[in-house]
Amino acid sequence: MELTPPLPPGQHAQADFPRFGLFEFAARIADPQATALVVCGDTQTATTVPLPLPPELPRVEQTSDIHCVTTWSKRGVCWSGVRFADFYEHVVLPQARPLGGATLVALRGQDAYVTTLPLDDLLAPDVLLADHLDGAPLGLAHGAPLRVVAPRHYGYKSAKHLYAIEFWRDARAFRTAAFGFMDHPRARVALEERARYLPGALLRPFYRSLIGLARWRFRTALERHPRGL
Ligand SMILES: Nc1nc2c(c(=O)[nH]1)N[C@H]1C(S)=C(S)[C@@H](COP(=O)(O)O)O[C@H]1N2
Ligand SMILES: [Mo]
Repeated sequence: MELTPPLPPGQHAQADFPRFGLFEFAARIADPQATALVVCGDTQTATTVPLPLPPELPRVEQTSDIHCVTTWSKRGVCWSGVRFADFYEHVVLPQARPLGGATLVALRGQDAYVTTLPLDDLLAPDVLLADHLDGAPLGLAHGAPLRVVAPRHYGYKSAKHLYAIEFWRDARAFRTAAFGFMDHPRARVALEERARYLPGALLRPFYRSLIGLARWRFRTALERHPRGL
């Protein structure tokens, strides 16, 4: 029998895998057929990459847990797609050519969701640009047509409905509008970096209290949408 490692501090396992996020994004349904991903920012060239991702990129399959900052975790989610590191090497470096020091990466969704991670965190081997979940193309609920999967960071770093990847030299040139002070620059789950200034453990009860309403908002918005589930 395989032993399941313990959950990170303050997390509890959830049986289902809800569509989830900040309230204001619940009703902003993306276009699963979007055909372009933009790579831009402090780069030599702004580049448009066709979607689905070019088939010559190496593909991987990965089973990993997703940990939402509000304390729920879904264990053993099976994704497939392209490693961010491979995308960086085969597409970003040769085509967009980021300027020296452009190592703050903004991940932008079609729904105007945006979050950032340091380039080094995104180059970790378990960070994917995923386009499949459980062997099927990603659906609207979980980030069609393409999403980030960064298992060692809270879920809010894993931008869904990915529309642009931006490389910036200066962190001050960029603000994550959605989260303000709640957005930790790295949000590492193992260190409980839930938010920027407050200790993560202190925030658990507050975040936990939001889960029910957020789940309901995200589920009903999708059910009401003509494209549906
Ligand atoms: N574009 C976009 N990406 C997003 C969000 C969002 O609202 N919009 N929510 C984030 C949060 S808070 C979490 S926990 C995960 C949830 O992923 P899921 O809906 O596949 O469960 O997506 C993240 N990525
Ligand atoms: Mo989350």
